[in-house]
Amino acid sequence: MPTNLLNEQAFKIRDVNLATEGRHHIRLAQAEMPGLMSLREEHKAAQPLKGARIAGSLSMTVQTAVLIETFVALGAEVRWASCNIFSTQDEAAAAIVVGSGTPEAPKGVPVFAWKGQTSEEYWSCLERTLDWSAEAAAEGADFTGPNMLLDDGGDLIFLVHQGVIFEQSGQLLQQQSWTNHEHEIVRNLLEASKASDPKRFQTIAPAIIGASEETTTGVQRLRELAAEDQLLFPVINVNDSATKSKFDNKYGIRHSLVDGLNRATDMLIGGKVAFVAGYGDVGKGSAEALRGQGARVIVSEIDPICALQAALDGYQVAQIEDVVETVDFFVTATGNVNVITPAHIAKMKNLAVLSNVGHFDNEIDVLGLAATPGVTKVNIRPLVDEYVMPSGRSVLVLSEGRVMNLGNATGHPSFVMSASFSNQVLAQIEAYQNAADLGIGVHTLSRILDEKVARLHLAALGVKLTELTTEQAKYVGLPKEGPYKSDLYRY
Ligand code: RBV
Repeated sequence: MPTNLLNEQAFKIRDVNLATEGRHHIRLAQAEMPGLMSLREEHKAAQPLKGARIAGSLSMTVQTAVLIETFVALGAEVRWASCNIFSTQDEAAAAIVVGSGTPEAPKGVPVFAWKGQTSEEYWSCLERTLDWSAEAAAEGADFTGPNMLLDDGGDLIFLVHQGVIFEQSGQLLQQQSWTNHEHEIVRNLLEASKASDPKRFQTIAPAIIGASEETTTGVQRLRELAAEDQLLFPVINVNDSATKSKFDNKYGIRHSLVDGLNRATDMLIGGKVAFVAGYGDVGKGSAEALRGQGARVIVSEIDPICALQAALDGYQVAQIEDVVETVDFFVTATGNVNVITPAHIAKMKNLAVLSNVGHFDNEIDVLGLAATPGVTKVNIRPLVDEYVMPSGRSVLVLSEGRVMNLGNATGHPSFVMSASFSNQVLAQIEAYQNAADLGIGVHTLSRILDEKVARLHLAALGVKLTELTTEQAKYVGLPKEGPYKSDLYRY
């Protein structure tokens, strides 16, 4: 049992004895995360996050562990949960809870996450990131919750907004991304919260200075909230930094999709037919990875621009109905709902593999499949299920239709997450220090910060950047030190 452990009530993870293994992984990951490590060096003296109480909900992986300890190194206090029931690496969670006893991680951070939660457990873990009573008691302070949120997918930010609305009106907003069962869980949670303190969320929400959001789906949900004039504080959209969506979404999935397929199925991808629904940044990386393995890749799109891109990149672009019988590997990367339905699945080849890499588990209608008369489920190994259909044919569903690159593998690799998470650090500093200037709304970081994140990753790859001469800078009308592109440039 590790020694410098938090009080056992203060965290909820699989097994603290995994901390030593987790610490080794964190140490190796740090060498692959130059952006985060140089932001620590740059800001550790000034402590720009001193006084920040960050409640985070983002996959509790080794990479996220390095992010959390960067926040601590910059002065923040942190409480953490995962944004997905399958995406935690239990050894990373353990290492964070224990801390390393070094100046970077002097003591443990409360984590509420383990791989393989129920939905009830997931929501109760999110709720626990909002309960800062232990910290308040220890510090003799009178706060009850966090003053900053960091979210991936929007559930934590939504919980706070929903909590306020529920306390005031008893209403639960319909969330398309949640199942009926999840609506019921959130309602129960809010009812219990209201019964114990009718003003709990109305106390927590006004203390929140700002937030940051990691992923495409979360940003979309927040924009809707802002459009309905319901957003309560400024949020920084990390996803739309070029050094996030043009890297993590594309090159990250290029690594972790194939990693997940291999670990889950061990089936050869070369020579097979793969189908990628959605040719956004994640779809582009997915298609490239599958083609790189030698698959013949078919793409589906609803957006004519992305469809044309896919065609000019050399992919067949088709509707699922026209090719469903021929496909070996299905990948959904749309952020939309019911992209693959039980009717599609009924026509699939024997042992076709169904993978979702979009944020929510509603892209493939697994619930509908499970409820189809005559369909039976055989668990092959953790997060690999065979569904046997009345036809006698089977399909393999990975991670129950949730993000399989995090469920069946360990998510994106450290180097690319360093770019994403450098944006998270800059976003938290920006929102914490400049919330009043930002104002309530959904904002992106400046281009100069985006370029800074890229710069922080060049040396590690041996990249030697060319500098503008004075003559050239004048000729193109750009400052020598950037920013080099207008907000209209698309990379
Ligand atoms: N993602 N995190 C990891 N290894 O920690 N891998 C992927 C990791 C994030 C990625 O930024 C994406 O936007 C989000 O998971 C979707 O939930």
